[in-house]
Amino acid sequence: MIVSNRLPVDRVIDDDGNTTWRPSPGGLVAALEPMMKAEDGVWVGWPGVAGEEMEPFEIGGIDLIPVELSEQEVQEYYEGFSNDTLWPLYHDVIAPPSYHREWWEAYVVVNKRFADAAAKAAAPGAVVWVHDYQLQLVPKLLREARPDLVIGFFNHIPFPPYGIYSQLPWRRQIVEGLLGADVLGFQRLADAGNFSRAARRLKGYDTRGSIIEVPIETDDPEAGSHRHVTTNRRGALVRTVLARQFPISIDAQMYQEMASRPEIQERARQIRHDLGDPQTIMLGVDRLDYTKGIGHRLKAYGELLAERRIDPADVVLVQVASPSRERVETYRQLRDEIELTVGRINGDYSSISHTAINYLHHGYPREEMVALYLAADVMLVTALRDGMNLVAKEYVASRVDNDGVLLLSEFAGASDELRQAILINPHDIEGLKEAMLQAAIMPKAERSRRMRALRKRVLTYDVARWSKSFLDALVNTAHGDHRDEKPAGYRTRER
Ligand code: GDG
Repeated sequence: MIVSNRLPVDRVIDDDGNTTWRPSPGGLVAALEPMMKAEDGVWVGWPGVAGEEMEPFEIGGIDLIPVELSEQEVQEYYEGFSNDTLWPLYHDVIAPPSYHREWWEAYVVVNKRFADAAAKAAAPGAVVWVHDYQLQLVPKLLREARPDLVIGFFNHIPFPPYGIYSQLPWRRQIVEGLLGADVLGFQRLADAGNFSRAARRLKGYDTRGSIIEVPIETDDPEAGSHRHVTTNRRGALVRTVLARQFPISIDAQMYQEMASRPEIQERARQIRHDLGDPQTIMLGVDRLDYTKGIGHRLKAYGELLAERRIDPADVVLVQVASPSRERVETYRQLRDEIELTVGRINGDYSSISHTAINYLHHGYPREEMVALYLAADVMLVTALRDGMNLVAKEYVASRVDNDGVLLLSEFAGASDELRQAILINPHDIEGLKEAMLQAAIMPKAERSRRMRALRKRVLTYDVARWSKSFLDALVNTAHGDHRDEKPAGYRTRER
């Protein structure tokens, strides 16, 4: 059973006004689909439409159990607590988090509803995998209702250092909620370390490597049914929780296959041609989110133009900024700031024949994204904080020609794996400018050497391998075996 905020479907209304559903294409669904079909999987989540009660339905061979949210709950639990409290807090307070008690109350109510729906539908002894920061209370609630279940949780975004996390008025409840899981997955070693420290500081629990020891109350009537009950060094009865990194990935084969299609390669040539066949195309692809460092990227690019170190006749920046969370005020302000900056730079440096920045506030079909990846000489990933950043991996998987340069922020989880990228600190504008220039003039042999190494990594460690390693850890748990295996070839030094 998968439990996530959104079900993997989108509603479509046809010309006659009838509602139908179509699977929403995403890496997670693609990775889990074969296993979900083979194991009679069910998916619990919100269908994305407020205030509508819906019966369970099936799509593409997967049973879906809709959880209803009212319009007010969407505002308070989702846009409020999830996207305006937890999101900025977990991304190092790049934007100030808003703390509202009513939002927290809605978060508790909605998490309870998800846990109830999962508890009701799960088969005896089922393996349940809960996803992301919107549902951090679900593991504990589910364990209380159904101690027979094997429960995993994966956090797609960073887990912040204790000095930041400790701002959260409900910090204790969230840690307790998460510790209801048997296995807690994070993107990076540092995230898992931050969580373990929070468990130590807030609850006084002992940790050994990736294992957290959660004491069991001796009068707990369910004590006998917990998994991994053991006696710790102090002679206390504890259950053990595994908390470690499981870096997420993409369906690399699919990107490789798409990038090999003649029509997509032709589209890439067309894009270059339409941009005036410049020497260098730089590309940014992001949800329009303040964590992605779009402003820092534009600042560096604007300064390079102002200092005449790049010429708009030679270099073009294409920035896809797909619309995101437009009902949250911080996101509206961000859009205004970015568009003001783009307008200024274009006003100052574009000519009738050359546009300095091609700014696109749209979502595009995946085929078009792959054509853009193929067309771009330099991919700019300048996130100020990012759990992983799949765009970096998609760019690499798409470069079947072993060409192209990836500029990658150290603050994105992907930088732990993609060591052959040009790694940058986006706050260091001078360093970022130098890296952009270095990327633009990098000799072909070096581009190719780096890209081959990056591709090897991304093609080997794909999303199927990620979901398998998480589920293996969970299933080992079901057999009482908490193996603490680290993914091979991964940085194990925390920084
Ligand atoms: C969260 C974490 C973590 C974007 N614009 C278009 C489009 N996209 C696709 C990209 C990519 C996905 O959206 C974005 O994934 P990211 O990983 O870059 O970032 P978040 O959305 O913030 O995701 C992140 C991730 O969860 C997974 O755990 O890596 O750190 O923040 O796949 O290609 N796709 C299409 N058109 C667009 O215009 N088709």
